[in-house]
Amino acid sequence: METKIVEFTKPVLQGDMAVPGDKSISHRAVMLGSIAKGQTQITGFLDGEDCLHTIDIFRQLGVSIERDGTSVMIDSPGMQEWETPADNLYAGNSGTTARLMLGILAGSTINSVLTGDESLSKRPMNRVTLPLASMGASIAGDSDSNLLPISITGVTLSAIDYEMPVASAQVKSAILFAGLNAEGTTTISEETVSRDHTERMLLQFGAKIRVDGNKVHVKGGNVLHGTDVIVPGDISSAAFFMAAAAMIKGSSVTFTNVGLNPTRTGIIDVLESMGARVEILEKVDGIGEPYGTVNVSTEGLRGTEISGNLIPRLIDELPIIALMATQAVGTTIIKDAGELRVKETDRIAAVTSELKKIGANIEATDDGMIIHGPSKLSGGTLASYGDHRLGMMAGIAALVASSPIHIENPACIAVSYPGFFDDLEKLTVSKNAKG
Ligand code: SPQ
Repeated sequence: METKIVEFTKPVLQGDMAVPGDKSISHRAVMLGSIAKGQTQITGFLDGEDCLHTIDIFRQLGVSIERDGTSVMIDSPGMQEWETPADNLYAGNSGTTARLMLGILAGSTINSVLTGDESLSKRPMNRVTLPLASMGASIAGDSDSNLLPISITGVTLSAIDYEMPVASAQVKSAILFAGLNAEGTTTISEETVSRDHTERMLLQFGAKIRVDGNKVHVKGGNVLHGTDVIVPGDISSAAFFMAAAAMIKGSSVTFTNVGLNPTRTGIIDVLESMGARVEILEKVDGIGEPYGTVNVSTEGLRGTEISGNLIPRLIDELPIIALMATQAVGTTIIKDAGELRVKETDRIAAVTSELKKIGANIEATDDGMIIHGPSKLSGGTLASYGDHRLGMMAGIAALVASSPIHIENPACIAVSYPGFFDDLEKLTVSKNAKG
């Protein structure tokens, strides 16, 4: 198995960084640009493997998509003119691609089969296929359409009123996409608001959508028109370096052009509650997504509690927050995060097992983790479980470990952050990284 050795001697993180484009927003820009008729220009697109699978799927449906690095030009005939694909549509490792495509394809005029890699083929899809079935979707797959591969016959759907049983932007987005083509007005209620990129972008593309507190309404029979989309840097990627700067005294990192959508900035709240210094140097609230410049530095960290409404605002940051908590004075309690068990891997089990290997005092609970700090971490071999967030957590652990960290299967990081190790080296002073 491929292994990467990461080693630093007394590191400090210094400088400015612009992380790659937001993964969630990049997927949605390609999806809406392909649903809409006409031209869509995307700037700042994430050229990670997950988003490239989304592009490949729409190319198979007859949409013209040209990409030059992080610039993407889409020219679509509109979804009514899509072609039935000759082959299966492969979503790779990407839960967002699979779940959102189910909502889109259910109300299309074509027939298709959606597949994924080994990890994605174990992730639950019935959170999306069940509400879609109640809209009249024609969907068939293993375990009552819970597991990929799933075949979808496009039909005319009916609107529903849907109360979300879990806070999930993927479920919400899949139903919103289906609602675009349904007869009537679809309403979705969330107890806790999950990331709202789909709602913001639907407005930009001219959909008849209304957000009213925790409810979103979308009218069927929408015809969308292409537009330009600017993707800010991914705060979930920046979070790894924010946590690193917060763990290591003497560090100061300034993040430019980073997304500051309030449904995603839970990491900033946690950094502050743990005692890190976070300064928002600039915030731009333009059309679409808010973004800005943020500096993170530290004088030391303390434990905190993370639960309730905060969880959906930082769900993907919990692995790196767990590592950060090993360096904080006191106990950190993470609860209400049972969703971590159905990500690319069971992130509660995986984070706990890997951090224990290098000396962390951490225990798993049903819906979270309890971490007692501070702990001196040793080096060791950490498995990534093929999960990008686990692989990056291991890379950042090398900054605070007393000897080298060997990361198994580091290639999985490319799904969301292809240049992660280069950025880690660039930002780190007194470094000595071997690859
Ligand atoms: O796309 P995928 O594989 O599901 O990616 C992850 C990640 O860590 O990058 C989760 F594993 O992010 C999800 C996130 O957890 C992306 C997402 C979105 O773009 O809508 C929403 C969240 O998932 P969910 O299940 O809470 O809707």
